[in-house]
Amino acid sequence: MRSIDANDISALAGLLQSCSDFVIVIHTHPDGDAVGSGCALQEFIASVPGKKVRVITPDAPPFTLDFLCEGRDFLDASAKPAEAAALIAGCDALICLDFNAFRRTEGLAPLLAASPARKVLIDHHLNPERDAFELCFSCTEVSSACELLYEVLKALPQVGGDVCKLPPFSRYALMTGMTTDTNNFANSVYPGTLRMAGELLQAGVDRDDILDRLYRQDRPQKLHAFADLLGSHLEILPGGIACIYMSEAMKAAYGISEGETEGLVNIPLSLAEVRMSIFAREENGVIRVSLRSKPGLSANELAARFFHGGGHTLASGGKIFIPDDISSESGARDYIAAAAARFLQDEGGPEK
Ligand SMILES: [Mn+2]
Repeated sequence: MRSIDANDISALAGLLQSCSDFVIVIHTHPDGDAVGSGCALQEFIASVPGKKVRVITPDAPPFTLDFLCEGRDFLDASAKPAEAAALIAGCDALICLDFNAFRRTEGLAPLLAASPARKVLIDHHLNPERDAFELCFSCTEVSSACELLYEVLKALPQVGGDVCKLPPFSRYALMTGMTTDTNNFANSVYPGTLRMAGELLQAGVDRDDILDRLYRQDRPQKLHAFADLLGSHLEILPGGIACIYMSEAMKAAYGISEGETEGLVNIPLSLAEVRMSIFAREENGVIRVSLRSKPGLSANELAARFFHGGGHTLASGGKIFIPDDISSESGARDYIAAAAARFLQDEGGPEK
């Protein structure tokens, strides 16, 4: 990771000191990195007397992350839109974590753009919307927003590089988010990621507890759904593109929730022939798409060109809209197959 600009750190330190009413915003369908970074920063700011700090999530975090956010001052904007709007308009400072552009918060985007608050971004996705922020900490050579936030917090004068000066819950939440975004150290691991893990372990973070809560608390229906999805719904398209499609009816039949499908998209990458894995599922009339690729193929490019999305080179997300992209849900599989074929054709073209 490039070193963090000392002027940006001074500016952030000044902002943390002069503002008293903070709102932290994370992306829609919040994952462990979004919730973890949100919790960690909230705890850090709240540890200073006189500071108010709320975390706003555009929609509810999955129940699988209850162990992080339950009992904390989180506001689900989809359940309390008026309260969220008032907080965003009325706070002194807005700190956006784990997303690169306001549109990643969907309905909150116009409120964030219109807010007179001072705005800070701390994020690790490609192409950050720098102009929308007074201060922008953006780096893609880190595992996670949690890792970048960790480095930023460590650099603040009040922490002075001493990890033990971070509140214990911040350390725990940062380790959790980094663990989920690296898929438990399977991808996006940099030298700094392992340094962070080492320092946090040294500072007393209980990693066994994190692993237990993240990976050893599944309900049986999750395994049943995974068995069916991998056994009967996995298709290997030409060129080594794995595709899994899950309808809303299937999700309902197994009684699983969105958070429980976390990690499924990575599994087909274990096949030697697979170069990219796509997991698509229907949700409230939209098809949500997760993409993971092996080095040499860009999930980000496919997501940006065909699925209105993006993210990281090897891990991205997007959507297929009805009726803009396909006339009905039943067209999703063919749309994905056609997108993959065109993408591979262009990849293999003479200009690349
Ligand atoms: Mn992230």
